[in-house]
Order: sequence, then structure tokens, then C-alpha cells
Amino acid sequence: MSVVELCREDEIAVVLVDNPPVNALKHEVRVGLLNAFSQARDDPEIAAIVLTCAGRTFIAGADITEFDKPPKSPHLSEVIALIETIQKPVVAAIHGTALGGGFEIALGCHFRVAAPGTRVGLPEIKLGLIPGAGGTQRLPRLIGIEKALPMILSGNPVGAKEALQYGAIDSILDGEFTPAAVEFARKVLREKRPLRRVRDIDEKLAPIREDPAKFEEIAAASSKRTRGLHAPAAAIEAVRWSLEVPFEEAERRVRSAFQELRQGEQSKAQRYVFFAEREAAKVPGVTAGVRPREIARAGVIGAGTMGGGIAMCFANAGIPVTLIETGEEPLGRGLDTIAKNYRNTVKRGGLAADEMERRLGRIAGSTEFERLADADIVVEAVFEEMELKKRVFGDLDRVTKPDAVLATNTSYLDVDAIGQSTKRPQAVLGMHFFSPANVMRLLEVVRGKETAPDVLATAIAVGRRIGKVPVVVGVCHGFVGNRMLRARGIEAERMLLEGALPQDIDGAIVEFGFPMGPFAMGDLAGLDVGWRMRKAQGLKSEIADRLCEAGRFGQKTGKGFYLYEAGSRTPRPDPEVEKLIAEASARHGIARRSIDRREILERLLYPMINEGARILEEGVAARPGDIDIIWIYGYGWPVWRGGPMFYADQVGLAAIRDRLAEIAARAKDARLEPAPLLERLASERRGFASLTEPARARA
Ligand code: T1G
Ligand code: NAD
Repeated sequence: MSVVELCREDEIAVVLVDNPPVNALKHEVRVGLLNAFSQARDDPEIAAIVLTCAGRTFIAGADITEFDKPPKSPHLSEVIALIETIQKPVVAAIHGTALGGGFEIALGCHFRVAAPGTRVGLPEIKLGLIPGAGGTQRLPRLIGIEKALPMILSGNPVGAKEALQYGAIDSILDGEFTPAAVEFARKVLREKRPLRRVRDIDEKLAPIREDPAKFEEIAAASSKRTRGLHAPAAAIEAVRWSLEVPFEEAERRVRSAFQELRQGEQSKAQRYVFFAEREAAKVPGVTAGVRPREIARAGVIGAGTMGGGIAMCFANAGIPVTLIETGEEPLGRGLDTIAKNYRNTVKRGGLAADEMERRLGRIAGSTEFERLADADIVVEAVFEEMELKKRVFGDLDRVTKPDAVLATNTSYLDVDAIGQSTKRPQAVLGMHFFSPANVMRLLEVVRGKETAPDVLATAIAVGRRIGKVPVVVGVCHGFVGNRMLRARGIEAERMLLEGALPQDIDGAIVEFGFPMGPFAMGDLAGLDVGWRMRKAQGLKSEIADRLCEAGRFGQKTGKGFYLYEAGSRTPRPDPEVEKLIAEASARHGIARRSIDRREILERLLYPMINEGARILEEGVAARPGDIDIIWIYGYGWPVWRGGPMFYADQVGLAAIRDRLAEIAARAKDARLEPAPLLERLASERRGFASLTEPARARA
């Protein structure tokens, strides 16, 4: 069957795209569109044309898998140019999502109608690209730069109602959609509505053209958190051309800017992340055929740093949740923190006050476990102490219903041992959130030896429902993220003793693209959390332990590795810390030396990658891509570097193996010896990607 069909509703032609799963604009679709629209244009019996799609969504953009290959004509802009020359009304009938090239085609049509619940947007920036087929020129003309530039720079879609308000669509149609769209086309004919090409609209650009400072203001306001990324600046430039040069000239410039980005390292990494995120959602033997359990009510144990944020996740997703604490005082403190967080979001305009009330209304507090009798899922977030967690799970086993899912938010502890403290270890698993839990998108779903497939499928489904990116991992100390973080932390502390200072190490990793370095991050999370954990497990971290013994827990005490002025989160180097570190070096008889940024980076990243290789060997992570998604969504790894395993392939595994061998010899630390998998792939001149190549090629 052809991916583009031309059918007739009397005088109305319906161009139907049918390329599951998301009607991506692969070459064959572009050829089909060109033929169908030419035919409809040249058929005198056809008075108007409706463009629509089969399946769950309108066109979700260009086919991203084609970006690794040389572009083939007809290009999307040729298809759109043809549509714009047609002297008959062309109506884009949008349902599901119109994204990227899909929205650009719609902007090339004379009219846009949408089904309720539709979303439209230009997400190219999330792939390290800019809209390449007119989105940067037509959208500002249609809705103005104030609305268009933030949409292009965030890449986030807007809903049908908002799109209608902006003027991006002409109408929202109820009822059976395609017939309603055909009827809309007939109405256009009956009312002899003028055929307006979006490219010819100028009235929304004129005011900004006269006030270039206004443009800069909008651009500045909409390009936060773009440090290190190339595409945002290119997008701002492209939209600026809509003010400065004729349409054709702007299109020509956009095409070359687009090709440059498409061939760039950043977009390659971000396209890899797009597919890795989707692969991570597929768990062998689970997600394909196993039905998740129904989740109507949730419970959270412990209303501390994590418990409060986790309860907000459920409430935000519309799921009523009961929060359990040991006493009224800690419960009150937890509920106050939740209310304060919501009020701050309302103040920032990120949430409507009435919606805040609805969410607060879904959170109930109690000190009685029995209140969890009707919970379908419970997440435990009490202190990181094994005996306490076993006691809590024993209580949960007693009070919750037989088909409840019991999850622990432990950072390091053995999920199987926690499961064994119940009579139903098959219902137990880890759901490891990241702080702040209501913000960080990553969710490590820790699969225990006895965790049942539908319990796992339920945790993954709940993870998506509360807006998280769930990645399934196996049981080991620190699972995937924290285990690799520890490998980085050990080497970071070693470099402190050898001559570096916290600001040197943090500076190197921030320059690489992380939002903050290990020492500033430690101060933010609280150095006492790690200290308590290390003491409980008999582990040592010389410098951090001494800081904690001196009561320096980080931001919460105004000093940790850095100093913090009252009310400020800006880390300032502290001579006292430098003195403490120099004394530690002396105690170890280490002559301090200057360590350059390259060495710092290699010694922070390569041990992590090495630990990642061990994690793959042990099957704790199913794919290198899973590790990359964990680091991007949980630990601030810059998305435009694709994640530690992808980055390793760019550097070359042989180089990393050889450098690790040097670092290991110098540190006399066998843990730094290249992992067998790294050794093997390097000697076979392969990368980590070769471990999953077939899956992606299929896409
Ligand atoms: N190209 C190729 N494959 C795609 C694809 C695309 N654009 N979009 C989705 N897929 C695959 C995906 O890998 C998965 O495959 C399956 O479809 C279902 O996707 C010229 C340059 C539309 C909101 O960035 O945001 O246009 O894993 O699991 O959760 O200016 O897919 O089953 O094998 O995500 O329901 C711009 C990308 C392209 C939109 C649906 N467009 N897609 O979400 O399903 S650049 C995008 C999405 C562009 C122009 C430029 C989402 C979705 P598999 P899924 P979903
Ligand atoms: P926290 O100290 O802030 O909060 C723990 C809460 O549990 C306290 O309010 C305490 O009163 C309550 N509690 C203790 N025993 C209880 C019981 N029997 N019943 C009900 N409530 C009880 O700790 P946190 O930072 O929120 O950590 C909680 C868990 O989450 C730990 O396992 C930790 O390892 C894990 N975790 C923490 C972070 C983080 O960054 N803080 C990140 C991921 C996971």
C-alpha cells in the first residue's frame, strides 16, 4: 500500500498520509505528497484539498533516521513550495501531534484545523537542529515573534486551545474529524475566503522590525540554559532573518545552517539520545505483552527531602496519595514543604492557583500505616538504614492489599534483601527518584531477582504517567548512576590530594558541559547524606569526612567544599578548605602538583565509563543507551555529548583503555584497570554502540 493516498469527497480531494507509527516524512512520503498535490492541483473537478493522516497522529516531522544519510530530493521545502502555489484552498487537518516538518507543512497550507487535544510544535532544537523547512520564517509571520521564538527555542509543543489563541490554527473541530475537515473546506469555498499564504503575512513582523531591541529582549528571555549548545543561537539568527531579508533568501540561509547542524557532532549525539530514550523503555520480556496493574491510589512513606517530592509527582499526575510519617511534627514539616514548593511555582507563573489547590487536595498526611490499606502502589523513602527499611516493608506487607506494588527509593541498599523482609518479594522493586524528586525526570526502576514482570511493567507505566523517564536496572551497590558517580568521586578526591582544588575540578566538568561539578553538587545535596552512608558501610572519603567532622555539610550549613553567603547558592573558594586539603596531602607524603584540565577530565570521565562497561558485563544495565539516558536525565550529563558511553565511542575505546591503564598504574588501584568488555571492544576496534547496533538500524 502506498504511504500517500489521494481520495475524493466529491469536489474535495483528501490527501491521506499513512506511514505508521508517526507518519514521519521519509523520502517515499515526500514523493507521494508531491504527486498527490500536483494531481489535485491539476484536476479541474477538485475545488479544495484536505491534508490528513491515518493512525494516532498527524505528521510528527521529518524521518530522523534519514539524517545520517545524504539528503534526497524532493526536499520538504519543495513539497511545501508546491502546496503554496496551488490556487485552491488547502486545509491541514491535524490530530495527535503536528511536529517539526509536520507543522511546517501545515504552515504551508492556507488553513489549519485541529481535533481537540492536538499539540503542535517545532521540537527540532531538541535534536540539535533548527526547523529546516520554513518554520523559522512562517511561524513568526503567523503568530508573531513573541510567541514563535519561545516555541522554537524551547521545542515544546502547544495545545490546540493555545494554538488557536495564538492564531497558529484556524479552528478546533469536534465530531468525526476528517468529515468535519472536509466540511470546513466546503465552508471556505462557500464563503469565498481569500487564500492567504503565510509567507506573505508581514503585519506581525513590522512592529519588531522597527524595534530591534525588542527582538533581542525576546531572544534573551527565551534562551535560558542553552550553554554549550549550537542550535539555539542558529535558531535566533534564522528568526532574525525573517525581519531582515526576503523570504527566499532567508530560506536559502536556513537550509545551509540546517545542513551544518545536521552534520555536526551535537545533533548526532542528540538524535542518538532520542532513540536511546525510546529503546530504554523497552524491557526484554516485559514491556511487549505484560499488562501493568491499575493504579488509582498511591502511598509514600517518609515526608523528608525525597518523600515530599515523590508525593507531589503522584498528585501532579492526578493520583491521590497518602503520606506517612513517624509523628505529627515531621508530617507537618513535610506537608509545609510541599505547600511552599507549590506556592513558589504559582508565584513563578508555572502553575495556576486553582490547580495548586487541586493538587494539594490529593495529598493526605497520616501517622498510621493502616491508611495505606487501599493503596495500589507504595514508595518507601525513609532513612537509608537497612534494618529500618526491612521493618517498614514488614509493616507494608501486613497492611497493604495483596496486589499492591511495594517500591523502595533506596539509593544504595540491596533491594532483594528488602524484598525478602516480606512474604511477597515478587511485589517488591526499587523506584529510585532523583533529588528534587518533583523536578528530576530520571527514574531508575530496580528489578529484583523475584520482581514479577507485571510489577515491573506497572512501575514503568507509573513512571511515565508521573512524567519520568524510567530506565530498568539490576540490583548492585548504587545501581547504575550512583555506582558510576562513586567511581568519579574516588578519582576526584584523589586529585584533590595530588594538587587540584575543588574549583579546578568543578571548573573542568562545568566547561565540559555539566551544570555543576562534583563538589558543588555535594554541597547542594548535603555532605552529611554521603557521610552517614559511608559510616554505615565502613567506607572512607578523607577530605569529605574531615569537612563533615568540622560540621561543614554544604549549603545547609553555609560551608562545605565552598563557602556560601547567607541566602546565596554561589560557591566561593575557602582558604580553610585549601589548607585542610594541603594538610591531607602532607599526611600522605604527597608533593602537590598542578593538574591540567585535560587530565582532570580524563580522570573524572574514564573511570565512570569503565564502571559503565562493568555494569554492562554484569547485565545491571541492558544497553549502553540506558546508561546514557540515566546520566543525561539524572546527573546533568550534557545532552549534546550523548552520554558517557556514546562519548566514549567518540573518543575511541582504545584511547580510553590505554589512558585508564596509565591512571591505574599511577594510582595502584586495580579498580581502574580497563574492564574486560572495554578491553575486548577496544582490541576488536569496536564501540559500545556495536552492542546494540541492530535495534537502532531497524528504526
Ligand atoms: N522519525 C523517525 N522515527 C520516529 C520519529 C521521527 N520523526 N518520531 C517517532 N519515531 C519513532 C520512534 O523512534 C518510535 O519507534 C516510534 O516512532 C513511536 O515513537 C525538516 C528537521 C510523535 C510525540 O522531533 O516527539 O522535522 O521505538 O515512542 O511516545 O524542520 O515520537 O517504536 O521503534 O516516541 O507516542 C521533528 C519526534 C523531526 C518529533 C509520539 N520531530 N517524535 O510519541 O511514541 S526533525 C520530532 C516525538 C524535523 C524539519 C525537521 C514522538 C511523538 P520505535 P514514540 P509516542
Ligand atoms: P530524609 O532524612 O530527608 O527523610 C527521611 C524521612 O523518613 C524523615 O522525615 C523521617 O522522619 C522519615 N521516617 C523515618 N522512619 C520512618 C518510618 N518508620 N515511617 C515513616 N517515616 C519515617 O531522607 P531523604 O533524603 O528523603 O532520603 C530518603 C531515602 O531516599 C533514603 O533511602 C535515601 O537514600 C533515598 N534517596 C535520597 C536522595 C537525596 O538526594 N536525598 C536521592 C535519592 C534517594
